[in-house]
Amino acid sequence: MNNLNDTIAAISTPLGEGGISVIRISGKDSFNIIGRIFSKSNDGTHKTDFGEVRSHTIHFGYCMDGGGLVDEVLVSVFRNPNSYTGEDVIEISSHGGALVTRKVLEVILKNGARHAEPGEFTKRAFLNGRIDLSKAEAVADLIKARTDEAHRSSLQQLEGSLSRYVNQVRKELIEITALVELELDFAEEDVEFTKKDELKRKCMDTIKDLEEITASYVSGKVIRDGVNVVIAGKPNSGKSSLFNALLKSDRAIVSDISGTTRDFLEENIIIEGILFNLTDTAGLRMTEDIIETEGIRRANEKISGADLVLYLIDSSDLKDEMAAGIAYYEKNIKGKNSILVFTKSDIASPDFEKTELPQCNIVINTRDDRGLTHLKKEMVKRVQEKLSDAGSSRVLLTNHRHKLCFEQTAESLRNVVASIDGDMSGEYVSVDLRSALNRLGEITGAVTNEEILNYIFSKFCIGK
Ligand SMILES: Nc1nc2c(ncn2[C@@H]2O[C@H](COP(=O)(O)OP(=O)(O)OP(=O)(O)O)[C@@H](O)[C@H]2O)c(=O)[nH]1
Ligand SMILES: [Mg+2]
Repeated sequence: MNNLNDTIAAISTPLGEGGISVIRISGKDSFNIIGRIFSKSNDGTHKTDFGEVRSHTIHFGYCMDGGGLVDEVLVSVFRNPNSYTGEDVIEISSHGGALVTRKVLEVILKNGARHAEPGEFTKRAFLNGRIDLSKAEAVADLIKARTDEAHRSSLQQLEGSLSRYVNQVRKELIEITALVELELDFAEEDVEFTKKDELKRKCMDTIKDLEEITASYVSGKVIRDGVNVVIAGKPNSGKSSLFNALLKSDRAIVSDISGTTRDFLEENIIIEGILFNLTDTAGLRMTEDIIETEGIRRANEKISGADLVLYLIDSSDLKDEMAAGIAYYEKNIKGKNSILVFTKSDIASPDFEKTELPQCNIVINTRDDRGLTHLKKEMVKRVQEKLSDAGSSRVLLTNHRHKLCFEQTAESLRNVVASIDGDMSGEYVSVDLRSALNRLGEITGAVTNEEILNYIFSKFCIGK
């Protein structure tokens, strides 16, 4: 897929109906292909030589399939290197119907372009040196951003905040490595280009920095991917009703029959700028029903992977059942980040008043907003508690791949320090410094391998 010789094309706007669609072509043959299929008159006779056309101009005309008219279009021209990919790029704006758009793409493919793979335009931008890897990843994040905070952090990365930091540290490490290796070349003469304690101090400072930034990943992940919240509790405790109330829609089926929800349901909501991925689960109980048992197995799986569990107990239940619910919560859920929620307070049983409730519980009913508002506040508070100390980091890590690279860099630098402390030969120091450099370089793509590239770009949508 790294072949830059062929010309690629794809629809860059979402499928479906819209005002306009954009079909993008990139590569050496872009101008020839558009020259063949574009005409200024709708009989196909009035051709344009796009090789002569100025960059960043727009041309009105018709997309032709041989003699047949396909659509009225606007063609934008971007001459290399001043384009998204760094190559000759054509963007055709057609009418927004799914069929029209596909027909325009088909004509382009028939005239010599290859259908682009997911992310291939951005991959070319990287391979042609237009952007570095972490910026390419920021493009994908920007497209997927759902909250203001996610939008802001991906834009910052796109502007190069992470790249600048990584390049600065790499530059310092390259200087040190050069000195250490120079010293190896003059081993016989016994000269010293680097002071051991200075080298050690530099490594320790960098490790501290890297650790601080790695710690910011907790916040970064919440900002980028949201918080996974699982609603759990016994059947009929009001899980689906709460799920619907939070979403303000009748998404899940609600009924007074226990075991209504068999599988889990997932939806997103944004509260105070934080993205919550809500999961409604099947009620937890012993059952003979095979489907329900599978639902419960999945529910437990969801609970163990959750960032926050809302555990529901029905306050209209009898005393013993409530006590059993509280006992279950204390044994199985309380250790996790969780909130205990008593539901249906509008029909609470007389026993509820007498039951001794654990601390930090919230009482709600879906007929009234007060409890719900309180619950939402508590959910936000739980997230902010986790985020509070990460805000000080100068670079925010939102990407798991970057986090791994930072951790491995720090690990290599710790080995450097250990070698210095153990008075080991300079060769050991140099090997670990080089591996630190490589790990850091993988973040921006200064050091790459095919596997990493394929992994990153396969996550893009087609046409980007
Ligand atoms: N009065 C009252 N009824 C409620 C409230 N919340 C839920 N219910 C009722 O309780 C019953 C069960 O609600 P669901 O939301 O389906 O409960 P669930 O926990 O999803 O149940 P399963 O999917 O079977 O595990 C339904 O009849 C709801 O209308 C509430 O706050 N007040
Ligand atoms: Mg349900």
